[in-house]
Formats: sequence, structure tokens, C-alpha cells
Amino acid sequence: MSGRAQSTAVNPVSQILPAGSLRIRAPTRQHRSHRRVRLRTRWYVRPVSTSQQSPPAFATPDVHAIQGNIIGFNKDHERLVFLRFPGQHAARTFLTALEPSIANGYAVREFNDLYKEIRVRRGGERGIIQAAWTNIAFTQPGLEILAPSGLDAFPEDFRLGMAAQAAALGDVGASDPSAWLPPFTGLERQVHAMVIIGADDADDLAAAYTRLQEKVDAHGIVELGPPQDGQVRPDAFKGHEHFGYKDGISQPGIRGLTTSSKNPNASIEPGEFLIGYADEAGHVSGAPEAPEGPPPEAPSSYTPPPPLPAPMPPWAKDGSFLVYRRLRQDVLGFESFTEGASAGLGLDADQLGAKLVGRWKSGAAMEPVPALPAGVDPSLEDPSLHGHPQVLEDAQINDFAYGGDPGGDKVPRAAHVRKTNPRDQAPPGQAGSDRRRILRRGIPYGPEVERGSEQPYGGGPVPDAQDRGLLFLCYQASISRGFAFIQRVWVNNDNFPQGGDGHDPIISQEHEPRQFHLPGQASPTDMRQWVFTTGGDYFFSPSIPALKQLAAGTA
Ligand code: N7H
Repeated sequence: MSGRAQSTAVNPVSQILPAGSLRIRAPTRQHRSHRRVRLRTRWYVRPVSTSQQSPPAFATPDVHAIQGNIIGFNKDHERLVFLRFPGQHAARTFLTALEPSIANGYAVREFNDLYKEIRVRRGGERGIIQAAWTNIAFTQPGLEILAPSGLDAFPEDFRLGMAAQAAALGDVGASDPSAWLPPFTGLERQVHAMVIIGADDADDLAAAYTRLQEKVDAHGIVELGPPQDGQVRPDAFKGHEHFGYKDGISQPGIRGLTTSSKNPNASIEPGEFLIGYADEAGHVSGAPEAPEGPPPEAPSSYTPPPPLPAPMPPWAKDGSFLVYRRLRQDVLGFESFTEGASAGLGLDADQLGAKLVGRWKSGAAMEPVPALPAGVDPSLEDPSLHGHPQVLEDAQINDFAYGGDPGGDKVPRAAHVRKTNPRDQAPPGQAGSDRRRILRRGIPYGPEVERGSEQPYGGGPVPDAQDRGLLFLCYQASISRGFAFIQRVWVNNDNFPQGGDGHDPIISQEHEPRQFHLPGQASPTDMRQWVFTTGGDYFFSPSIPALKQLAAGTA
């Protein structure tokens, strides 16, 4: 974290922000000595020329400026609509018509807070207030048609797109782009924009989609194929993904904008998620920085991304990069593995599954949380089902680290949640983990399993009636430091964090057999692949003011 203390000299933000001369004031090192005091620290980015009385400008991002799904729609129903622009005029007039209906972060945050408050007052009753939100994000080819300034300064990974980097991401074999579903099949990028509609009610979602289609038709925009629907699973499985595990628990708060109720003391600097702000290293996101060497944990095949060639343009401020990955899940394959392999490993099926994921299906942590009495081992059985339901409370469920479990006896070092956020484990250590946080905004898609009439499939085409998985969406200020790093250097790397720990058993995209080291077992466990990439791309989610500029041709 030493870079942060020196960051007062950094001034590339003046290239990114519309204001003229700017200065950044960083918290001092002693303020940063413990994460519990972080909420008291402040970044100030303010015009140097303004008087002492002026309030700090850009101290925190303006929640009105950012698109709402960065805060998190958190809806039961979502629809992803893929668009292609026939030309610049059509794209700009369409965007002019659509922009007023794009939900900003303020509306979404206020709604979410109000929803929670009403729900608590009414003893958990849901659905008293409802909303439908719309957001839009663009691929590089889509932005090229809108022709704003400074596109050359966008990062290389975004410009190339996800399919072109399939080999590096491990998207090979059944996950190869040639097998992806339309409109993402192959290397030719058809999609120019993705509209995300989220709603509490399916009828409201349909109505918002109809309004979108009217604009699409009126401006001659092409909708590519049927939209992709996502929905929360029914009844008791609400909030759980298709393997059965509670999802959406561990999310970073964005310092100054949001506080995660499950992580209230550890917000992350906005520059990790939004362009134009100081990040965890004191660097301003969207400004070039010195080239990185490969991190110590990187496999030899890893090439660090090239630095930005120039500062990102002013209109990119308050924008965020959005990764979309359509991930098909072989639920019966996963279940038959946990049932078949568990006995030989001295575990039951639920416990083996929990070891692979790193949490129990209920969401309970396998590491001790503060409310758990000493002597109860949460890795042996789900404590929430055995007398300790309090471990599921917001203040408990995410309050753990791995420092007391260096060997991975409770949560194996290659378990999904430990691979994707190693917390205090070294490598990379807490500061290193905090530089790789992402805002996950995924939702399950597809029908429930028809038990008795379906078989595990192990990859390849499946009938729609058996196609289910996760529409993985995540926001970050740098794809190469966020999603792509997590996938390439941590998830797919069987030597992270230590030699022979194995692949992330849930999402690694490598050839079979994949391996997973369970402490106490002589040899790693061979596993099939149960999650397959079936589409996706890299998008940019501009700010609301930038949408207006893109529409007007002034960006
Ligand atoms: Fe994961 N799963 O059900 O096994 N994920 N994930 N993920 N994931 C998490 O803490 C899952 C995917 C992360 O801070 C939980 O919210 C499945 C991708 C990160 O402790 C569960 C799929 C990437 C975290 C799952 C999938 C990530 C996380 C625990 C695909 C990024 C937070 C609930 C089908 C490359 C870790 C929770 C932390 C948590 C599952 C995809 C990343 C249950 C099934 C592609 C950073």
C-alpha cells in the first residue's frame, strides 16, 4: 500500500475530469493502519484554484451520474437485450430517445434502501413497492459507431473483446467461442449494445421491454435474436444459484456511495469500480500508470496487460467496465460428483460440495464467525442448521478471514470463494485482494432441474428446457485487473495460491481433468467441468451525462 501514501503527486485526473487543475489529497498511512477505521478516511480531489471555503469536489462519485446497476438492481426478473446499430445517425437518435429512461444510481440506491426499510417494518413481507429499471452498455464496435473522442485510449482487453481472448481465459473445448450461442458465436462481434432491464414484477419487465422495442423499431435499430432472460429461483431457492448455494453475499461497498450490510467496515475505493477516481493504490482509474510486472502468483503463460496508451477521455468519467458471461451449469453432473466422490474422501455430499464452493448451501461460512461459540467447527456441518442460525445474520455471514486457516483445513485454498477473494491470505494478502474486487450483479437463468428425466451432460448442446446457469455480470474499473485477472491468474491456475492447490472447481475453464487439493487427502481430486461459457463480451457502461454526450455527438 506504499503507493497510496505517495499518491499526492498523481495528477493525471485532470485529463479525465472536466475540471481544470486538480489536486488529490490522500489519507495518511497511519489512518490506513486497520480496515476498521477506513470509513473515517477521506479522499479529496478538488480544483486547486477554488477558495478554501469550497466544498471538496469529486470527493466521492456523484450517485446521480452513474448507471443504477452499478449500485445493483437486485431484481427478481432481468432481461438482457442485444442490439446492433445500422449506422451512426440511428444509434444517436435511438440513444437520445432512450437516455431519459436509464435508471441512475441515486434512484436505485434510494429504492433499495426504502424497500429494505419497509420490509423490516412489515416483518419480512416482500413486494410492497416495485420498480422496473433500464440500463445500457456498449461494446467497442458499438462505441466506434457512436464515434466519441479518445476511444484509442480505452484498454486493450475491452477493445479486443472477450471472444478474442478466449484462449487466455481458458474458454476452450466446450467453452470455445465457436460453440457460443447467438449473438456471441465466433469471433466476429455482432453486438453493439446490451440493454439490461430489471423488474420486481414480470409484467412490469414485459412493459419496459415493449417500450424499449418501440424505440428500437422507431430508430431502425436491430435486435439480435431473442433476449436473454434471468430470474431468481422459486420459493426456498430464492437467492440461490442452480447448484443450490446462496449467492450475492460477499459484495464490496463502494466508499462514499454504498455500504454493504454484510461488510459494513470494509468499503473499497471508488476508483476500483468507476473511471476517474482514486483506487486502492492511490492511482486514478483511467489514467496511464507504469507497466506492471507479472505478479508472483501468475503462471508463466500470463502476460500483464499493456498500460493505457493515454488518459481515458473526459466522457469516460463515472463509467465502468461491465463483463457479461453466460455460464451454463451442469447441475446433475455437479451433484453426481459430490454424491459419488464424497464417501471415498470421508465426507458427505453436502460437505464435499461446501468444500468446493467454500460456503454451505445456506450461505453459512465454513470459517468461524464472531457469533459462533468456541469449540464449534463450522466446516464439519452447517452451523446454521445445527443450533446456530445467527451465523446467517448480515453482521456475521461475511465476517471471517483465512489467516487462521493457512492450510485450508476448513476452506480449501482452491475453493471457489477463496480463489476469487483470498482476503487476508498471502499471496496476495489483504491489500492485494482489495485490488481485485468486482461488483457482481449476476442472476440465474433457465428452468429448474426436472429430477428423474434429465441426465448430466458434461458439455455440448442441450435442449432449452435443460439449459440453466448464471448470467454472470460484474462491474470494475479495469477488466484486466478485475475479472480477467481473477479468471486467469487465480481461478484457472492450479498453483495458486500454492503449488498443487488445484483449479477453482466451480468456474475454472481448463481442459479436464481438473484437480482440487483437499487437505488430508494424499492426492488431488480429479473433477469434471460443470460450468461452461456459452457467450459473453466486454462492455462499457457510461455515465448518464456521457450517454447524453454520446447521443448528441459531443463526447
Ligand atoms: Fe462466484 N457458486 O454457486 O458456487 N460464487 N460463482 N463467481 N464468486 C460466490 O459470497 C458461483 C463466478 C466470485 O468475497 C458464492 O456471494 C457459480 C465468476 C466472487 O468471499 C457462490 C458461478 C466469478 C465471490 C458462487 C460463479 C466469480 C463469489 C458465495 C458460475 C469471477 C465472492 C456467495 C456459474 C471470475 C467471494 C457470495 C468472497 C462468490 C458460485 C461465477 C467470483 C455460491 C455457480 C465467473 C469474487
